[in-house]
Amino acid sequence: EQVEETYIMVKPDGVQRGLVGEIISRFEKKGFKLIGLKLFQCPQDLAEEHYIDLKAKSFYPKLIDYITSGPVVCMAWEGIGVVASARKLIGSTNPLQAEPGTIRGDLAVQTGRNVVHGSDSPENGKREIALWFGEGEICEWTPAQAPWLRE
Ligand code: DAT
Ligand code: MG
Repeated sequence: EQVEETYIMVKPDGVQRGLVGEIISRFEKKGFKLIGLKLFQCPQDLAEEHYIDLKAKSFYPKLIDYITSGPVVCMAWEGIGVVASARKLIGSTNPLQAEPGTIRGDLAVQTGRNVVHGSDSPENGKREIALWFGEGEICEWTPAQAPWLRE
């Protein structure tokens, strides 16, 4: 049982559509610990670095335009198994294939407007949090509810 960190981001469509509170709420209610949070206009170079693995894809330029098209909400969440669990809460990349009950399954219709990002491995969780947050922006704290979440 390894404590992990994941980078979750409400994409510009989620911010424009007023879904920020709804999306934060899903992770908060589940019981994960919020350790970083900010509204942020992503610069071009950071978007390119974040999606570096997809650089060769045909949709890459549109993806960079989308992510930099307006403010995003950057979040870091901590917990045992948080990386895989957050991916389940988010749902499949294509929102039409995402299960009802997931964020994308409930709130989106197209891959190019799928409202939220979540890291795909603990390694990428660490990499992405380091990329999107500066020193002093990550907060270590103990939620009052901690003993009611884990025995
Ligand atoms: P995910 O966001 O589910 O981790 P991914 O890492 O494969 O998916 O791709 C990152 C984002 O790129 C994805 O959220 C939306 C976009 N994308 C992926 N595949 C695409 C495709 N076939 N056409 C258009 N956009 C795509
Ligand atoms: Mg991904």
